Amino acid sequence: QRLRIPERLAGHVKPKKNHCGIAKGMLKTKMDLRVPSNVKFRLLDFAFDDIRMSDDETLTACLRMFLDLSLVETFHIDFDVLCRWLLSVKKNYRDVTYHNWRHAFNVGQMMYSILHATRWWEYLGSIECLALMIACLCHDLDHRGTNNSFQMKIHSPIAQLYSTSTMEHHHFDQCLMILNSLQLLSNLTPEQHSRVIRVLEDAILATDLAVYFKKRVDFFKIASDGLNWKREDHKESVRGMLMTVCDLAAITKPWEVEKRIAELVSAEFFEQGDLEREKLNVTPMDIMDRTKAEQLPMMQINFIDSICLPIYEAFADLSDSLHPLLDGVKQNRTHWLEEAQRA
Ligand code: 5BB
Ligand code: ZN
Repeated sequence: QRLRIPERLAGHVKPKKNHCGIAKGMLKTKMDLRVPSNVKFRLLDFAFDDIRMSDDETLTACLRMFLDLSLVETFHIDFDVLCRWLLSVKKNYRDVTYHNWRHAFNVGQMMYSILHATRWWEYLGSIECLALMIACLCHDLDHRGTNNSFQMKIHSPIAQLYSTSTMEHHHFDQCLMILNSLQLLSNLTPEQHSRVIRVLEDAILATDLAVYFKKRVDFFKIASDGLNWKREDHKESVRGMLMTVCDLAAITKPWEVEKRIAELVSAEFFEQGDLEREKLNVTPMDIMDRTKAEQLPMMQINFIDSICLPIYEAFADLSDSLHPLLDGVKQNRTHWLEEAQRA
């Protein structure tokens, strides 16, 4: 199956060297892109890593995931519109150290592989899957590499608009703007459309860690008492927690991947710390203070114990197929402990 991004869209894509085996001259005017099978980029692997992929390949991988979940077919999504929407989403991520398009793409891949491995897409329903996939790719749109409390401290207009889940509200706003301007959902019925938007809003707001802490109590109870897929409140809880599981999934990856990503997270935290010192004249918290860089391994262990292990344990209880994620977290904990003892 060969699909083509129309000529008028080529301008949105940085010209890239010819990686699809198409004659050079052709690529200058037309963006011809194959949609490779999910095997090519190991899109179903929990250990997936995007490091060797080009930006164009991340976009075709997204097309593959949407096709594979039958979302294009089920919701009569125009293929050109889907391509243009993906290009716009990517373009609306900033070139920050961690919260960039690559992070969003990895979160989307993790959702796709979990929906497959668990077969939960059958229970969640196609509208919900569409909303979750859009949510993953859009959940950090226009992130500036600084957190909610930083927006408050600099009196950012976004913080004046939204006093809680500040950035997450902004990511959702940006998501709606791009959806509307490209009319991605124009072939849905009005009922389907409003349902997608509702689920999408919940999902993006769920990526605020403060929301996760508030909502995980109910989720742990559902996971231990037994999940009932017929109950809408159970499904809503699972959807929110799935967003966190995908958002934090770097912590489940093979050690070399986790090590590399943790350095990016840390570097972005330090950049905020530098801004706080220079522009706001305040002492940043330890995680953002580069003079305390040697504390990273202990911070990761604290992050694993207080935030990650509980949620990946609950999900491993809900589906055997998710056990590898928990195993990955435990292995990384061992590695971080080694690093901490080495210092
Ligand atoms: C997280 C909550 N925060 C308000 C205070 C710090 N904690 S933490 O102690 O669990 C912590 C987490 C401390 C240091 C960390 O990274 C140091 C490089 C992390 C950490 N957070 N480590 C990671 O590998 C990852 Br991935 C993350 C998530 C970063 C994204 C922050 C927004 C999360 C939204 C769900
Ligand atoms: Zn994120």
